[in-house]
Amino acid sequence: MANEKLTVNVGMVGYKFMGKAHSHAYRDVGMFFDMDASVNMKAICGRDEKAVRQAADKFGWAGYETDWRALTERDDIDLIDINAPSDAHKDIAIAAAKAGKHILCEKPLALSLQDSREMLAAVREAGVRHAICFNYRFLPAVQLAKQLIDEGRLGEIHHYRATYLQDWLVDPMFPLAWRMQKSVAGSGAHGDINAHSIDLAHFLIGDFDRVVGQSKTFVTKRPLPSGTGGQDAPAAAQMGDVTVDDTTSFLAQFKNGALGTFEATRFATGWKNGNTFEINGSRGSLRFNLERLNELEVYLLDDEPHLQGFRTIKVTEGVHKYAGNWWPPGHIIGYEHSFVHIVYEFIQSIVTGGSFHPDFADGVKCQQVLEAVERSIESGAWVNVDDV
Ligand code: SOE
Repeated sequence: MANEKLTVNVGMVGYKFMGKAHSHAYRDVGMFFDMDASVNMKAICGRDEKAVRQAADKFGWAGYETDWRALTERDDIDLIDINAPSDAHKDIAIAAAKAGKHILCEKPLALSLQDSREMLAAVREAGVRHAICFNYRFLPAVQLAKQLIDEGRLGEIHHYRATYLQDWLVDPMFPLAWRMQKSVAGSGAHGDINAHSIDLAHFLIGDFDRVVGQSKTFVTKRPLPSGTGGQDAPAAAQMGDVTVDDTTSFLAQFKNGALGTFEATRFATGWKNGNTFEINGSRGSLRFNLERLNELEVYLLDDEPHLQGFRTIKVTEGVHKYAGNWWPPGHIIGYEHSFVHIVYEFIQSIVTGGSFHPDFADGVKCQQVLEAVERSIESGAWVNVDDV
């Protein structure tokens, strides 16, 4: 009889946008990747029983829970996936660690650097595996960027130029969602999407030395979601305060001497998910744009002079990491595939005992840069990241 494959039993907290993306990843990963374990989607958890039961049926979970504490205490679950709003990450992760569960947590790790450090201490104390869902590292084009940098094709890195541009809040009548409340989200565009750009910089360039930032909230009051402001309340009473940034940008100096610029906004009219980076080195440059995620633009001074110019590489060949697991060249992949790749790598690392990044220590490093920027905004001065 063939060796019985190991099984990793998953429990997930959250069933909305990230819940759907992560559920898709658990369902598809075994179909496209040869794994040393099979994934068992045991239970999905959410407070609204009707909604979470529907999500369990639709997304393919065997069961559901309405209390995350019950989920973390179940002895038929090995891995807890946390994609609840950011204010819940710390309590769920610490409870899951104490229960001996491996953890995949959505970004940002926590509401604060202090909380993220407590989460890291808890998973280390418990000896469980831990991951933070910086999924963009796992796109073939980003992996190719990393390969070219590590091969020295760009030479000495001088500039890292990152934007994360969205426009879903340009309409002042967009209701006050949890992402606009500091108590729940920790920050606005900064912790939500500068977090991705900071992690990609850590992955591609290295550690930050010091930062200085600015931020702004363009729309300071928004309509409360229907049913929360009191239907018969006067119009003014149906508005709530936005307590986070609509945009945060900052300058950075890296420890390896490179300089960086970072901009995150939800008011870049026309941009929908413009996670971009450009890297300029002494021997060449790279350009990536998530809205064209199957492509990487490359300029190499090592090309013959008459052939020099930015080329657009279609990162869909079998030689490109992960691309060959999907379709023939040119058949492209999408945003959701980045989650399949991170789930594959994390579950393989659990089963084989191999290393995995980004883990909670990477999440703390990101939180440290986020907080250094916030302190610089308060003081108006540069802040050394290691001093945070
Ligand atoms: C909203 O800004 C959001 O869903 C982020 O929270 C995700 O991390 C990003 O991948 C897409 O945009």
